Amino acid sequence: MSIFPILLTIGVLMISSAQAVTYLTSEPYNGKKYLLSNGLEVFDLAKMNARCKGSGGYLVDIDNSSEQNWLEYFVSYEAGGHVVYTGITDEGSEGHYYHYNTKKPAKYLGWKWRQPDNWKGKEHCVNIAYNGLNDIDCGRKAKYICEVPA
Ligand SMILES: *[C@@H]1O[C@H](CO)[C@@H](O)[C@H](O)[C@H]1NC(C)=O
Ligand SMILES: [Ca+2]
Ligand SMILES: [Ca+2]
Repeated sequence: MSIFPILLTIGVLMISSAQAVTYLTSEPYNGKKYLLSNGLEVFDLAKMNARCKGSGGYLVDIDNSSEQNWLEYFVSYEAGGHVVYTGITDEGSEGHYYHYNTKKPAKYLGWKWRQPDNWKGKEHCVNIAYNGLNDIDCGRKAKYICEVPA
């Protein structure tokens, strides 16, 4: 067997990993599913939200403390400690957090201790971890969560 088929396979894998995002789907919670992106890539909010729309949802919004607790549980078990973006941002309106998909003010913000701090004036995305929300810069290699109504 020549080496050529092996090289071809690697090439195809590289192309598909650059283009397709795959997701880990949560169990339903309050009639919704949450999709956690696999892999780590730099996406802007528009691109992440567009990808979520392609999956029938939108970049995750947080309505109340029970939804946030559920999401904290999901990322703490499944995100491997990586940064996970939500759909909440203060881009263009420092300190006024809104949901990227609807542009409406954030409904619930369960911040980590001493957050948000808008570190170096550059933190306008909001990530979620096991212990709450943090503002973080938007250009990180990260995962994100889509929320998909049933
Ligand atoms: C919290 O928000 C979820 C998702 O929108 C909703 O289904 C649920 O009823 C709310 N829970 C409480 C306690 O308000
Ligand atoms: Ca900010
Ligand atoms: Ca911060």
